[in-house]
Amino acid sequence: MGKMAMFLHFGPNTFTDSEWGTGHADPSVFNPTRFDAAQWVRVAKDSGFSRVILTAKHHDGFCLWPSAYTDYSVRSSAWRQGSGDVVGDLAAAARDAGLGLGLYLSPWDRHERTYGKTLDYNEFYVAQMTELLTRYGDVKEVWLDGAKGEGEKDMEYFFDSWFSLIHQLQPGAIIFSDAGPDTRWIGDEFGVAGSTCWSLFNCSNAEIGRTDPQYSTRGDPAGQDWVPAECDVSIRSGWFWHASEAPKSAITLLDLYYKSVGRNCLFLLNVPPNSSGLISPEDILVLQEFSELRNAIFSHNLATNALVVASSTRAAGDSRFDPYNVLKEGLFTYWAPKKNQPDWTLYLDLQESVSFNVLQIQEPIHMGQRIAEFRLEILGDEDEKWKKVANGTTVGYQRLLRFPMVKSQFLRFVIVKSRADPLISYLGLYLDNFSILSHDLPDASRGRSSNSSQFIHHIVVNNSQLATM
Ligand code: FUL
Repeated sequence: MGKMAMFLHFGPNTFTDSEWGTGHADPSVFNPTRFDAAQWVRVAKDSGFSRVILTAKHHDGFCLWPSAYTDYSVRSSAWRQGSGDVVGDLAAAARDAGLGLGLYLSPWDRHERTYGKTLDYNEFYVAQMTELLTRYGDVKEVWLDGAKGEGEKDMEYFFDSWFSLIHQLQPGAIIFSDAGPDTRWIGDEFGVAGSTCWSLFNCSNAEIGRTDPQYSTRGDPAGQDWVPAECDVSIRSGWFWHASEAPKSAITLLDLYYKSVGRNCLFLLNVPPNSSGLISPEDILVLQEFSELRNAIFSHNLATNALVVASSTRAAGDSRFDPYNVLKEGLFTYWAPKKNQPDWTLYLDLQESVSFNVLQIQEPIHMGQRIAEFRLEILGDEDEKWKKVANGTTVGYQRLLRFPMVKSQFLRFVIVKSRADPLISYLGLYLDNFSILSHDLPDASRGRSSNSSQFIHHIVVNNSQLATM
């Protein structure tokens, strides 16, 4: 399962310094002289993203593919004398690189003259969707939202028909919206999930364009639908590229990674190509640093050599449920306790005293999301008493928890509450020297200065030297 997707906001807004285009910008403004979709895909792949999602049409109505249903598209632009196709180029580049393709087709369209006439506009939207889903090979995700400016014409979108059409044309595609049906908006644009986050949800409790952030951020343990969440945020303050904006720091992205991927969600990071048609060098640098940080922290599980004992094991001797499965990579091998137990605990002996400050836990998510409360304890060296170092509620496909550094040889992972017999597919312990230090960085949540960049590089290099010593 991919953990991160790259959002690409691109269109006339990129050239007019706007976020919500009026729909009346002259199509000739769209002219990316160095356009290269392969560069976007390379950047995404090199920094660990498994999918790219493009604004095929944003609210301004301008189509990044030559749609037969409007003349407001790349065909009317100066770019490649009107013969270019951004969607086509990106689809080909993504296919070549083995990355998934997602497309955003904005329901709100400020250009189209049928907008506001329910039947006509729905027909138009469905025709455009059909073009997108029949011309470009496999589409992994269709992304749509309920954004609409104030005072805009009132009309109804036939979401249910749209969703059936999408599933019919692209059975492998997941549909994103405020209300699912396949993946949901987390309810904020900061890239942050609730510290309790269920993939379970009731789509019928949610309405596109009228999100209840409390409900969306937590999910619903009693929900009837399986709708994991996506945390979207931009690497810069705007969704589209603006010459005046700078990317966030790598340490800020790392923090968002903990709060999205580390809370059972997909991290959907927007990296807007600039007006030359390329991802800017300063954004690439931050993305490289972000992947160096993740590698430095997560490439070595400090529990790998641990001895593992469980409070009970289902069908003892059956390797399918063995407690040692929690140290094997991958979601499909796991530990299962015996049925109806009063206690669900995994004991680890690390065989030497180890310092760590991050816990990673994974549930075999194809068996459902079960765990509702857990804690991690270490055995004190001096007093030989169990001490709690971290606790949490939900786990899901992946939970990451940071806590002040501790040092211990013995620990236990205790599941306190679970919707069904809990299953654990992975347990990792890591040392993160960066998040802690980030408190001292003046620009941790804002634009990155070259000093902090050098600083991160220095720590990553030193850290990897330490690791090989
Ligand atoms: C919102 C839109 O209004 C923004 O412009 C942006 O595309 C964001 C991802 O979704 O609904």
